[in-house]
Amino acid sequence: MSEDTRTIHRICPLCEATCGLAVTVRGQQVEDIRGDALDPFSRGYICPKAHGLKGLEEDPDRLTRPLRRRGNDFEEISWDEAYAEAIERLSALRNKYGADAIGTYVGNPAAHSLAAMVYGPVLQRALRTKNRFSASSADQLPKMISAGLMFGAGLLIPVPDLDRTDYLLVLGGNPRVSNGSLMTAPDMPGRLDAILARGGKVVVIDPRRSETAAKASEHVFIRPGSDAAFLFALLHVLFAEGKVRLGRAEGLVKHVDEIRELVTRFSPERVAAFTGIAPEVTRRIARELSCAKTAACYGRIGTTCQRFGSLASWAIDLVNVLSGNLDSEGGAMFTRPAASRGGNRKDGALGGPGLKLSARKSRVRGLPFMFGEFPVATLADEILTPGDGQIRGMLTIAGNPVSSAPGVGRLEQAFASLETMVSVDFYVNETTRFAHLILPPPAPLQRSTYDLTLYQLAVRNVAKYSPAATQPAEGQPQEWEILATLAKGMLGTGHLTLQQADDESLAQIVREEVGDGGRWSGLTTNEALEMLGATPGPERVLDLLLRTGPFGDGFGRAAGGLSLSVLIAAPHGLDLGALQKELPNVLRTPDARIELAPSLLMEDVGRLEALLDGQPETHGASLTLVGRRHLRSNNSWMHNITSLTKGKTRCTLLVHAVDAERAGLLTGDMAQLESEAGAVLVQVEISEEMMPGVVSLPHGFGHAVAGSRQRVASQQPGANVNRVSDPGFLDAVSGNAAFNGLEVRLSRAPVCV
Ligand SMILES: Nc1nc2c(c(=O)[nH]1)N[C@H]1C(S)=C(S)[C@@H](COP(=O)(O)OP(=O)(O)OC[C@H]3O[C@@H](n4cnc5c(=O)[nH]c(N)nc54)[C@H](O)[C@@H]3O)O[C@H]1N2
Ligand SMILES: Nc1nc2c(c(=O)[nH]1)N[C@H]1C(S)=C(S)[C@@H](COP(=O)(O)OP(=O)(O)OC[C@H]3O[C@@H](n4cnc5c(=O)[nH]c(N)nc54)[C@H](O)[C@@H]3O)O[C@H]1N2
Ligand code: SF4
Ligand SMILES: [Mo]
Repeated sequence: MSEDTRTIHRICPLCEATCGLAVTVRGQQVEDIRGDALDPFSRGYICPKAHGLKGLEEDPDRLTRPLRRRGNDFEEISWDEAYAEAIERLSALRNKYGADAIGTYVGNPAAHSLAAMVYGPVLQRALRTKNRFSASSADQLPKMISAGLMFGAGLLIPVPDLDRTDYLLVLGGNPRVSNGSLMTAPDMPGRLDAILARGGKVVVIDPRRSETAAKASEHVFIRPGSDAAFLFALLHVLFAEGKVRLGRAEGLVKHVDEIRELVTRFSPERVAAFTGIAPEVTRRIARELSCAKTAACYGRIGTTCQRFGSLASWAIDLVNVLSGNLDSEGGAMFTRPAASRGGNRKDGALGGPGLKLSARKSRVRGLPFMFGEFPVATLADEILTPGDGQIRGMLTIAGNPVSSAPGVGRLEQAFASLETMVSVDFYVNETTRFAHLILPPPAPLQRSTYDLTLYQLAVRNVAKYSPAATQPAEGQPQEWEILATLAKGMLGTGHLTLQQADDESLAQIVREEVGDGGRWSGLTTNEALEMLGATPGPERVLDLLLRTGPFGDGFGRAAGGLSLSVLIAAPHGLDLGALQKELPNVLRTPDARIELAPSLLMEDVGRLEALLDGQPETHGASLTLVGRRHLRSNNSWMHNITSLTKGKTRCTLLVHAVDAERAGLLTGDMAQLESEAGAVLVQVEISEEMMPGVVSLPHGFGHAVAGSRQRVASQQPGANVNRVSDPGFLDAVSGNAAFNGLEVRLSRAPVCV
């Protein structure tokens, strides 16, 4: 290695797997990216996307300086100008119409960035708007609601104890490709193979024989949107055959009888036409699951982004609890994160406030306000509908709603109509092309991070600090500085230096987290503040959370405990052991019990039951649409990186041969895919993977739009499935988008002459 060549060890920020990377850097140039063989969690595993991070560093289309709209184009401006103008525009709007005139949208990559996790909320507080939106309501919101109602906090989501389970029941997830979600673990393929190798079973319930299904012990097709009914039928069998056990949850659960009574109505026979699953298959799976030494039931996008997302999310954990697998080794367990914020964990306390439901409803459609946000499916309504509280300006951070939210056509109209729009993002893409100002943060390898969110859902207790591998462009601030500068401007404390403003916001966070010292006797906010030092930025907050966390050093009170400096001294990361038994202390419900029958969910069962005895809905030319992901893709971005996009077109509509024939379509044909909400032209791929009557199209494509500046992505634009997704088709409890299970029609594309 030459003198200025060095290797930095950190995690990959692209998906939830948190793989360890060894990034070799010369000067400011990334030379090589490999898996870190010494990372105790990932042991050298990476997927092809990690190499794309080098392409991202080098992408000439990635912005490093702020842009200001000028007519139909953008011009580069200085950071000082950009800050001043952003604050001025947003403040003017607020002065004219009130705080709610500014809408905010925070996208998925924010969950992978310590800066955004810490300073996003600081900025939101400064804006004072209640018109907050995020990718959560196009993703895991239903699971947060069921976890919140059952266990007391939105991130108290049990994860499969993947490395010890004997039986994994997967519904609506494809972890071999997505690398797992709400289940943080690197090397999902290896970990799933290991279940089979030790004689265990993986059973996949999915309307597509996905990559995970193809390598599972068993794959069962299910009609989209019917998982809750299937799981209730599974519980029906457990109750009927006397197989219900509470295991570790014994004495901690409430309302078992209500669930028994509820699932009596869901016999395997009654739900069979609706789910497409034969009664004997449901019975056999119920018996196998209950006979297995250990078992875990797990669901992902196919179970949350569908019209019964909350019921399905709830039913999954009912199965975990009532089969005796909650909190037991090899079952579904709670992670003990080294650092966390916001009430998901409070060590030493029994119980907590529980999930507080808000009575607030969205202005136009009356949709629920959950976890401080409105559903993104109604963002366009809130912008386009005049009246008090109308959104007139948007701030987007790390999000691309014009690609990822349902009803894209109307969202385009809405974004085009805004009086002002500020985006914190490093691409001009489907969404940011509407912005008046774009403030680009550094690329992910150019910032330090710690996975505050994902380590709360890891299948082992782990902690790893990731230093920056390279420096941002000359003069380019870190993302936390961008967010903190906007925040102080919006707070009216623009006269403070960043250091002063950061000291103030740290003091507030310390007051919230330390309070009266909690379990650390005698710890005062002043002592903590003093020991956290003077260097501004998210590291101080991380240090605070680590030191007061369950493995922390309590600011010197627990020798050998964790602090940021301990993590820095362990560049490959620390393994804090297998998941442990956490009941009952982990529960944050007011009575420290598990609520099996939350009324909000019980009340939604009628909506499901109303469909049960009707006709199967697929008839004639009508098909059902579901989504999928590809290994080399990352939602709507990383599509401008040649190493990831080369090869065959990925944005194809998978269609079963019988359905293709009916529509007169062959592989390679262009077809029109249409719903009540909109239509797109798609390339057809006939595939035996599909359940007849169901078609599959990935999201995140449709890059051929005027004004976007992604030269590589625009070469292989694909179709934007969310032009077809219906913003009216939702999970009723949460308002989460139901991308999966939408009724669509397919026909030959009109031929241009
Ligand atoms: N039809 C359909 N639609 C879906 C889904 C589906 O399955 N089907 N899935 C949904 C799901 S699960 C999700 S999570 C959403 C994702 O939806 P979004 O979060 O809205 O969009 P992303 O595609 O993740 O785009 C991320 C944006 O952040 C930018 N970015 C990347 N890194 C950073 C960073 O460090 N800082 C900042 N400031 N910006 C950054 C990128 O340039 C890009 O513009 O899509 C949802 N939409
Ligand atoms: N390579 C790659 N990895 C990713 C991402 C990416 O874009 N690319 N995105 C990341 C993000 S943001 C997320 S949230 C995760 C998502 O992670 P996953 O949920 O594991 O990924 P998906 O491919 O969306 O898998 C959803 C599955 O649900 C099935 N399905 C659809 N409808 C139903 C239904 O009604 N019932 C059942 N049982 N199944 C159904 C689909 O056929 C599909 O196989 O992946 C993350 N990882
Ligand atoms: S699975 Fe791939 S994208 Fe995900 S963290 Fe690991 S290397 Fe990165
Ligand atoms: Mo997601």
